[in-house]
Amino acid sequence: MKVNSWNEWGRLKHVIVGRADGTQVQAPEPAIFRDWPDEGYPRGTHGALPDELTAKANEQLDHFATVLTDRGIRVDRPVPLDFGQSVGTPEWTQESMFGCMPGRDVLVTLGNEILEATMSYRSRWFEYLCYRPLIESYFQADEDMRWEAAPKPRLTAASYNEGFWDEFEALPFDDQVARVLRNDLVLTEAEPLFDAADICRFGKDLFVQLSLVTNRSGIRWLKQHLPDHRVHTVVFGNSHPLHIDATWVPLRPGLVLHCGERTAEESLVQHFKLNDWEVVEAAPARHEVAPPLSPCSRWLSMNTLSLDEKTVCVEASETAQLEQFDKLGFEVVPVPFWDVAPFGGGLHCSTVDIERESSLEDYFPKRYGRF
Ligand code: DAV
Repeated sequence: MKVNSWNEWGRLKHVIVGRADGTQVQAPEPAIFRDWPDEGYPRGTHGALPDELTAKANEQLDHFATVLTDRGIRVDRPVPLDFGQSVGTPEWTQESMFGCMPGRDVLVTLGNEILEATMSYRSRWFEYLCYRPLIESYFQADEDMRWEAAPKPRLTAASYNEGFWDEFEALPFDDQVARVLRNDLVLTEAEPLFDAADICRFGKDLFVQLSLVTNRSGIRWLKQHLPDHRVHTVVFGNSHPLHIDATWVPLRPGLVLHCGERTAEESLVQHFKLNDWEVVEAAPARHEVAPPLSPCSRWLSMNTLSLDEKTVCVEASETAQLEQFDKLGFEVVPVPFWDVAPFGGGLHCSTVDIERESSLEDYFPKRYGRF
């Protein structure tokens, strides 16, 4: 085996697929706002997601893993912990963990490097442990693998803007978006913080979203850590930005899918056009609202996993999205995955690619504006 993945579309050879076991609605903590009274989890409450939902999600995850192995792709799975236990550092305690479905949030493969993100939720501080048995085995098997972890964050009160959620959730949509665009959100700049899923890989260029879980210091750390890459900071007109992979999704060299509802900066679009990239607006999502018990949005419709430049896995019920990919010339692999959403996301979220046929290519030889 070999750790090697530079982009989101090279031929996939080896991937991690998450597990739903034991996933929690997290206990309150400064970084998050959870209020799902209709589903049995009003603000302030927490606990494991119901067994029948977990079983359904695991069934879909196992099926997805089989779809991939049937195509000759090696699939590894993380090792769940008791996510209901309370955890802590000398500076805080937290009443529960989260789960290990969306490995994409925690780990990113950058060439022969696997990087563990800082994370910004106390409930996700120890989540890397679920992936350590796999990472250790890759480190043994591949002499060239680089194993890196970003600085472990302290996540004390100084990392969060006090009172953020009450103020923010009371704002109208346009005012929320305005705060997102000026990056006046829950995280302070006390220390570098990022989730791996805010990073979108295009060979030499990495586009990293400022979000509810990624701050400027986190992106600065990534820039310093990755001198061979160009690391770009991006923001979108999204009221609750949380990971870039349902907003700006590269499908093959020259084609990126964009969530039209979340406006892109004009200079980002111009930078792509100047380099002969087409920016296509994603087809409408099937659902009007976000999935129940999920911090994600209905745009999980575009949270797809590319198997190569011509083949893409798409949530099976997202017919408009399936048709759009078909028209764009892709072989579409429909994968039922809606029941996984409460466990932390869609097909891209649930995976970490370990090996893709890919190299450190420059897809953006021309520079536009600040890019
Ligand atoms: O925009 O709905 C999707 C990805 C979460 N890991 C969103 C977030």
